[in-house]
Order: sequence, then structure tokens, then C-alpha cells
Amino acid sequence: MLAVFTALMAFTGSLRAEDGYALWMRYAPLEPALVAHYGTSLGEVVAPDQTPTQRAARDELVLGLTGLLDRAPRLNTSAVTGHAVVLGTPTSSALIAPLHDEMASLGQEGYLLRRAHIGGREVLLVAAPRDIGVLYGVFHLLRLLQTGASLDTLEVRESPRLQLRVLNHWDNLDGHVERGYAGRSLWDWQTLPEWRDPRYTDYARANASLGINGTVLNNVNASAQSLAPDYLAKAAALADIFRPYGIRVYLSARFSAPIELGGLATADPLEPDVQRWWRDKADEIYAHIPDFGGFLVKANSEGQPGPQDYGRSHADGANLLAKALAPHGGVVMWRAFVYAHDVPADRATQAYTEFAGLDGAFLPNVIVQVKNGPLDFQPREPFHPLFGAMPHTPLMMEVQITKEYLGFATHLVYLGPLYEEVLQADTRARGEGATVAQFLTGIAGVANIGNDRTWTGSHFDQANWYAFGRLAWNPQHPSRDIAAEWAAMTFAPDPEVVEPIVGMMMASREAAVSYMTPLGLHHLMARGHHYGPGPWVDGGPRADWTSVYYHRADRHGIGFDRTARGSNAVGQYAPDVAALYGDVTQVPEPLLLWFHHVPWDHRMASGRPLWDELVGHYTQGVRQVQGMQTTWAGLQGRVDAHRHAQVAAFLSIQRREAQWWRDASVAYFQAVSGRPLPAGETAPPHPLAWYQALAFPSAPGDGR
Ligand code: BDP
Repeated sequence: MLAVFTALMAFTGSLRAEDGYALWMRYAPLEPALVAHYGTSLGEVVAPDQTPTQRAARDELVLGLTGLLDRAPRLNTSAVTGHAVVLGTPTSSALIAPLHDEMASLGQEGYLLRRAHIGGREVLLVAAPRDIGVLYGVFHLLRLLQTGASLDTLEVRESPRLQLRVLNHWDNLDGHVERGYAGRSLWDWQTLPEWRDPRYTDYARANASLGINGTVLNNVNASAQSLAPDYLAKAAALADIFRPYGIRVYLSARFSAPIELGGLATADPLEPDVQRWWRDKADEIYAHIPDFGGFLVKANSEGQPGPQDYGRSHADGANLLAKALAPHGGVVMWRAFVYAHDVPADRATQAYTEFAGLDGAFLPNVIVQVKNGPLDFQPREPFHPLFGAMPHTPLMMEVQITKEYLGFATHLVYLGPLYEEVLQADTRARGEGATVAQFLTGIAGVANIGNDRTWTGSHFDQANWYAFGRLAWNPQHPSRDIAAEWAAMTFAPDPEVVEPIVGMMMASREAAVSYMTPLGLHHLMARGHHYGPGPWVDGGPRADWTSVYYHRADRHGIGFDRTARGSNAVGQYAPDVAALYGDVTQVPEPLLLWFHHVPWDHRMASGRPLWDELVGHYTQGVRQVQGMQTTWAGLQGRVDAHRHAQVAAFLSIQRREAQWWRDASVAYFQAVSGRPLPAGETAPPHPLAWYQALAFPSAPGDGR
């Protein structure tokens, strides 16, 4: 008990500083008018306190109300003595028991919020079939207060649309975070399991506030060591901390662990010794973590070991692990991010080629985890053709929350619209409208979290964690509404603050696309660390890690021909989509160069030649960042000085780097195309060689 309160105190202590630590759970005092509006009906909390989750829900509500209304509520376990918020499940609270039947359809994680009368007193019910739903309901109620919503006619019924809502941490055991831009790993493996940093509890609270219900602790490029007994004890300590918040722990499993840890000569999935090893390992894990979620596996991809090393299929590999986990209720999240450099086929086609034919071959507790697009978390990609193509296999979509390809932590790029674009993409599977979201059992987000005070490396990147969680709960949620909610909670529920911030956020992704990879260009970042432009990247160990492989620019034209005349990646989509993307006159212009190789003077919808439009996009992207700077400057005095100053500084980094992207890209494509700059465009200040010579050996987040 004391520990919980100490953690809460630490949290409250830090929130006044507005250093970003409190995330969207600042619970800063509301305007007097709002305090008066809510105050009378929220003076008391009636909540059971028998389980850790019940106490978490009660404590969060008390913390939130105390902060928002500047006054601690009265606390009762079962008696209503005033205008109260009543928490509970049918089993934890006699006051909630009458709702038993009508809550049956809410499922294991749903909840309802409602106004009611108890003993002649007006109360507000936060009720759910299970404790975790009550916690989620408390966060919903707090969100309403934080955004200044009316509670007058409150009637909310909520259940998550997706079963698995999971963060993937690409954290190595030595604390380095692959593609992490927010400091070191949050997990201090050295001091676990004894030292349970209160920050672990705050991490769990933040995730629970969004309904995230799973976390993969370690990098997909996994060390077998994570499955060794001492590390399992450490993971178990984290699982204990997260459990009350409804979060299950998962681990990335290295396919060759039976060799590395078990001393076996092989990891062949059809070998009985290997099968026994995984069964014993699963039993051992569940002895440590009784509600262990399961494994995430990257196999036969980018040098990782896998079943194909033994001539077996991805299904053989996934089923091996699935069998070991099944008796305990665990799942295998098997990644479809596979491609091999010795396969000449267009890299964007390889996952589909490997997996589509395996539909139906996986055990029921295997979920195939597919990246949002066919390549690799680019600023813009079409949706992955596996969505809709594996009707007999549960699928998860994997997105990056960390911005490996979108300017790291310093570029303000709100990813809500990117997620929304792919979730709502129409696959036309079965010849009719069917969005990507409709095919999902779960969603995974590559976390942008580290031990930076802001958690995410910048104030605005918190919004991406937030948006991921909110969309995981409900993929239909408009990303603009999510931005507005987040801005109100993170800064202030004041339209004069929220509206300009939402405007910046909603335009920011398209701005980044424009100054990095407009019109369907992709994978033009510098080699390895991906910091800054590198459209000239060529040579090296594999062609599909170069830029020239993707843009295919020469004197005559630019773009990757993925039509039937080219790699025929379009053929992996349903016929309607293939027809749309495959037709150069119909393909949406934002995807033009993804699917088509066109001459530089290809006429665009605007009437201008492609070359002019391309340069125009680069310039426009920079202008939009300038626009964001102006908007932000206008918020001085309305946003606390500390956060305002940091965001302003980061925007000037973004402005400088957007210009760098524009100038380097224009210099390069001009050298290749031999075209003059369109009228009104300024020449890059340096010759191409200057941009090519820039080197950043210490750029953060590199893979290793
Ligand atoms: C790429 C990253 C690399 C990851 C890989 C993956 O550059 O660090 O290991 O994705 O998802 O985008 O496995």
C-alpha cells in the first residue's frame, strides 16, 4: 500500500514541474468554472479495495479528482453518503450487482459509465464485469474531466474492438534501444528483480489509461539470454508490477535458443529434442509468470535464425512454439517481415509470397504480425497486401510509434493520420468494401519509450504513444479527435490552445512526407542509422538496403514499376485495388512513384510536370514546418515556459533538417534528371557532393 502511495506521490510531485513526465495524466487544476461544474457531483469516491486492480482504480480516481478539482474526495468502500462516483463489478460491489445482466455483453475488458440514483443521491457509476474494466472506466471518466466534457447526460458503453493491444519494445539487455530516440531502455535489467523502480508503475498506468494490454519487453532481434532463468525472474518482477493494470508480459524469442541456451545441436522445429526444449522452457516461464502472454518472433529476416535454416516453413516454426505455449494459454506473434537479399524479387513482394500460401497452416494460437505496409514503416506506404489475403489466420498489424523513418524524436510528426489511413484503407477483399481494421485481431506498436524524462524523447511524441493506444482500443476513432483530446489533457482544455495545436499535428505527417519522400518515394534515408537524406545510397552488402533500388531514377524518369510490366506487386492486391494502383492515370498521386516509373515530364493532376511537382513538394514541406513554428510562437504564454521552449527548439531543428532534406534531395534528383529548377525555386546552397559527404557515425538508435 505504502509503495503505491509513494509512487503516486512521486508522480504528483513531478507533475507541477511540467517537464512532461506526467504525460496526459497531469491532472492539473481545472478552470474555476469547470471545478464548480463538476465539483458538486464528484465529492466522494465509493470503491472496493480488495484487489490490486481495485486499489489501482480507486487510487487513480482519487489522484485525478484531487488534482483536477484541487480537493481530495471523501473515500468510502461501500456506503454512499453524498454525491459519489461509485466503482465496482457485480462481485466487488453490491451497488453494482444489479447491473450484472446488462453488462454481460461488455466482455472481459468493457465498462459503462452512467448517472444513477442510490438512496436518493445522485451518483455516477463506473461499472464493469471485471476489475480491469473499472480501471479503464476510471480513465475514461478522468479523460472527460480533463477535456472539460459535460457529464450531464452521461451514458457510455465501451469495449475494445481489438483483442491484443501490444507495445513492442526493441530494447536490448544492455539498455540500448534499437531505433530508440528517447534515451536508454526503461528496463534496468541490472537492478531487477529486487529494485522495482516506481517508474514501472507509472508506465503501467499510462498504458492502462489507453487500454494497452500487453508489452513485449525485448528486441525482436532477440538475445537468447532473455529466456535464461535469471532474466525470467527479472521479467517476472515487471509482470507483477504490470498485472494490476491489465498488462501481460511477452518476450521476443530467438529461434535458435535451443542451441544457445539448451546446448542442442539444432533448432529444427521437427526435431523431438527441440520440441521438448521449448515445452520445458514454456513450463519454466509460466512457473515464473503465470499469465505470460507468449512469444514474438522475427525469424529468417535480416539475418535472424529461423525454420528455413532447416528447410522448414514459417508455419512449422510458429507451430513449434505455439504447441509449447498452448497448454498455458499463450500465443505466438509470428512476424511476416521477411525478405532475403539473395531473392531477386522486389522486396515489397516477399512477405506476401512467403505467407499467403500458408493461410490455414498455423495453429489457432498463432497470430501473424504484419507491418502496416509492404516495405518498412516509411512515411507513406500503401497498406500491406496480406491484409485480406489470409482469411483463416488471425492477423495483427504492426506500426512504428518510434519515428525511425520520420525524423526521430525531434521532428513533430503526429502519426495518428498515418495509422488512420492504413486502418481505414479499403482492401476490397472478397470484391467488396472491407477495411484493413476489419481483418485485425490485434495491433502492435514499436514503442517510442525510453528513460528520457518525457518518456518519448519529445513532448509531441507522447501523442504518438497516445494515438496508438486510443486507436488500438477503437480503430474507428478519428485521429483528429484523438489529437484534440491529447492536446487538451497535455496542455490545457482551452480551445485557443487545442485548436492551433491540433492544426499543427494534423498537417505534420503530410509535411514530413513532402520534405522527405513525396509522391510515393520511399527508403531514401541515409544508410544504417537512417538519419537524414541519402537518395544517392548505392552499393554495399545488399541492393535492397540502398536508395537507388527504390527510386530507380535516371535521366528519363523516376519510380518503381510495380505494375504487371514491372515487379507486379500490384498483383498481390485484390483485383479492384490492383486495377486502381496499377493504372498510372488512376493511382492516387501520393502513391504514384511507389507503383510506377514515369518520365520526368509526366503530367500531374495539377497540369504541371512531375519534376516541377516533386521539387514543389519538397519546398512545400519546409514551408509547412515554418508554419508550425509560427503557430507555436503564437502559443507563447499559453503553454508553460519549459515545454514551450523545448518544443520551439525542436521545431527549429526540424526546420533546419527539413531544409536539409529538401536541398539534398533536390540537388541529387537534379543531378540525375539534368533538369533546370522550376521557376521560383531556389537552388540548394551547396553542391551535391557536400550533402553526400556528411557523416553521422554517432546518430542515435542504430540497429546492432
Ligand atoms: C527495420 C529496422 C530494424 C528492425 C527491422 C524489423 O531498421 O532495426 O530490426 O525493421 O522490424 O525498419 O525487424
